[in-house]
Amino acid sequence: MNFHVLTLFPEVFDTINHSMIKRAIESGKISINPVYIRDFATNNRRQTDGYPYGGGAGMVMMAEPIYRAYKSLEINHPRTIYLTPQGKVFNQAMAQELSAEPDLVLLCGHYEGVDQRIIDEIVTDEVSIGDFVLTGGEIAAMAVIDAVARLVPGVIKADSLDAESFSAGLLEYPQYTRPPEFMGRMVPEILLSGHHAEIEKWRHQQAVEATRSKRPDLLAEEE
Ligand code: 6GU
Repeated sequence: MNFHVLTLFPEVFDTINHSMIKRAIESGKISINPVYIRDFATNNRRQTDGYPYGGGAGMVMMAEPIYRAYKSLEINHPRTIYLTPQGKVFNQAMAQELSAEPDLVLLCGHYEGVDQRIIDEIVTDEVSIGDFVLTGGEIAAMAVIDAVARLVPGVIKADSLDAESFSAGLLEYPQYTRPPEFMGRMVPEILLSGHHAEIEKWRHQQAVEATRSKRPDLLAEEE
């Protein structure tokens, strides 16, 4: 799967190159292709933004440079996501759906936004990562890339994903590793017992309890 990111800050995406994502890139399962919008500006000052028609604060990103950056990809009707606090709030179901696309274009806005005509022309989905305002779409795009990339087949071990779907809609159960005692706190006895069925049952109860106390809204959604 190829992530093409239309951005004024391409260097931001050099940092998504560690751990699981690094291995996914190295093995060719995914690629991250930042496209610098400024390289597609049309005037000699390489401007990519202008004052808003009708007045008002801030600057608006011009449609033309974004369109030319998009066209340079030479992909037919790719799924194209505009990262904006006005978008649909991103979740795991959206990540799952997007992980099936061969190419994903992510448009990162800045300033007060982008010219509406580029949204009307190329954008298929408007996505937000939560109800707060970032200075630009780059960090949101990174969150979407990370969440989608790990669901691309072969990127993480199938049993990790199985464990996730088993507990779908629940928070994670608590995990422990060595040593068996830390600051007087013991690892729960059951985890040392070797009774796998009992351990699974305990973990499920813990996941339900964690969800009930920290995110009761997730349980309410199931009904
Ligand atoms: Cl996708 N963009 C910006 N600028 N702010 C956000 C966001 C996106 N999601 C939440 N806040």
